[in-house]
Amino acid sequence: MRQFEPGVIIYQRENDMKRLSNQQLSALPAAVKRPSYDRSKVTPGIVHIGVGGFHRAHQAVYLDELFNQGLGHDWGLVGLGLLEHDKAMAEALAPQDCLYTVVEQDIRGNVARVVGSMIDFVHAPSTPEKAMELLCDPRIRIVSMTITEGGYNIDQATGKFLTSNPAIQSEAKSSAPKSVFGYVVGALAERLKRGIAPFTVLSCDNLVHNGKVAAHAFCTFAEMRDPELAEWMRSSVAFPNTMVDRITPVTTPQTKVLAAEMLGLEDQWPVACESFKQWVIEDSFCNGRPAFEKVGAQMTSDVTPYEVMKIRLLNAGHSAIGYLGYLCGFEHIFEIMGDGDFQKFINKFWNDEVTAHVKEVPGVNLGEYKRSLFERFSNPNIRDQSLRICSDGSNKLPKFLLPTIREALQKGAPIKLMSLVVASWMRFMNGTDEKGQTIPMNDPRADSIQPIAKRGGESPVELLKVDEVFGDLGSNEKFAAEVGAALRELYQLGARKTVQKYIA
Ligand code: CS2
Repeated sequence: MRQFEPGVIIYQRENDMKRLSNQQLSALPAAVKRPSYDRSKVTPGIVHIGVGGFHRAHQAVYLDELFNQGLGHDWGLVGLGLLEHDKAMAEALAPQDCLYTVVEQDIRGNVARVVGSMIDFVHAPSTPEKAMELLCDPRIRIVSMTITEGGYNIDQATGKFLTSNPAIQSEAKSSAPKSVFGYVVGALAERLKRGIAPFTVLSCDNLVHNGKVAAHAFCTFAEMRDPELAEWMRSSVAFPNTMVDRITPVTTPQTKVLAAEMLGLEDQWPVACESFKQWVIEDSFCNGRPAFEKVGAQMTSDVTPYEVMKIRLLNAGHSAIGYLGYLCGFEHIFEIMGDGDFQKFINKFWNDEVTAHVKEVPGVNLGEYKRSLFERFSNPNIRDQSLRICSDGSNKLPKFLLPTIREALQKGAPIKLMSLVVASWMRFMNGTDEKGQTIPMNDPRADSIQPIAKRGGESPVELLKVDEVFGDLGSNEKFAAEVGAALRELYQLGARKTVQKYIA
């Protein structure tokens, strides 16, 4: 398949193009996969909160594959946007009958598929009653979510739900839901009142024990409102743990051009991703589930080893090369992976420090797993953005990397490279790159952390006191010394020379 080069001619063509919709499905080129089922017969079964690129490239594709097999047509997906800016997704999907393109990109080329498993999208801030009724619909038996690593309102230091958060406190007292907690707990309360069986709450975020964390967060919120409700939730609602995986870069104008080129139709919000995908799900649902196993998802009784492996090697691996690579001037992950110093660095990071803290995973050879990660990161076609990886670090590092450092410290194992990664995040958070350019930062804590990073410069002392990120680790002397040494090198030598020194 040919590599696509964006060009003016195609942009002009896109303007004359018809929009992707049910009606246009039959006009798609033969090479484009599309729903083989009658979408009008698919009924709602799952509400998904947090419809971004990842969900649309992952869970929605698994369901589309299931529906293509003629199975589970009562498990249609309804997207639910809780944030004001989710309106853009609602507006993009409505004229397309919620259809969109997934372009799977690997080194052999691109494959486009139109995904039909999402049958509706509701924007809660515009229509709060409709959103609540949807969640109370007895046909909805699963509420799944990708609300980001930081979305569960958990205190890093204690691992507990932050009941002191003023927004949470006022929502717990109010009958007007706003956040995921208000909607999900409000709907469960209403279902209990109306005698409707509860739905399963399915977290699809990159957290170890994501189901357990979700259970703790939602039940604690319920407790603030009504202890009896919380008790019922603890005994009746299932919160399975899951491991989700598919590298999904941010959709760019080029992604739209690429989709238009492949479809011959305009798609206002396609998504591009790698061809690899993986989903391991704890088989514990309280109100039925689709036959996910028929489409390659792995159902198991214990997801923990998979979660730990994926988060500590893949996600932390991304962070490891992301900040340092960005500081060296690389825009994309595959470019970082094409650099000899970084190839050595990532292998050393995985082999010398992280792997010792990843337990055996049934049926997985860790050496092969790392080799496949190396290949996936090196895929030049997906053009995954360094800045995507560097976003939200104040929430990602505590989940992806700091637990491994804690464990290593307890065992007296090395933390040198992992500390360099933490230091590279600190250097990045100063907001100015090595050429003096402003770094476009995307972190909910940037306003409070950036001034500290700037003020501190070579010294990590103040940053290590940021409890929401470091918790107890901030006061560990060995860790502080390693991070301090690395941060000094980064300021004095720059990222490139520091990486070279650390791999020597
Ligand atoms: C990435 C993840 O955001 C990040 O830092 O590591 O988005 C990663 O691409 C996905 O978890 C892959 O499954």
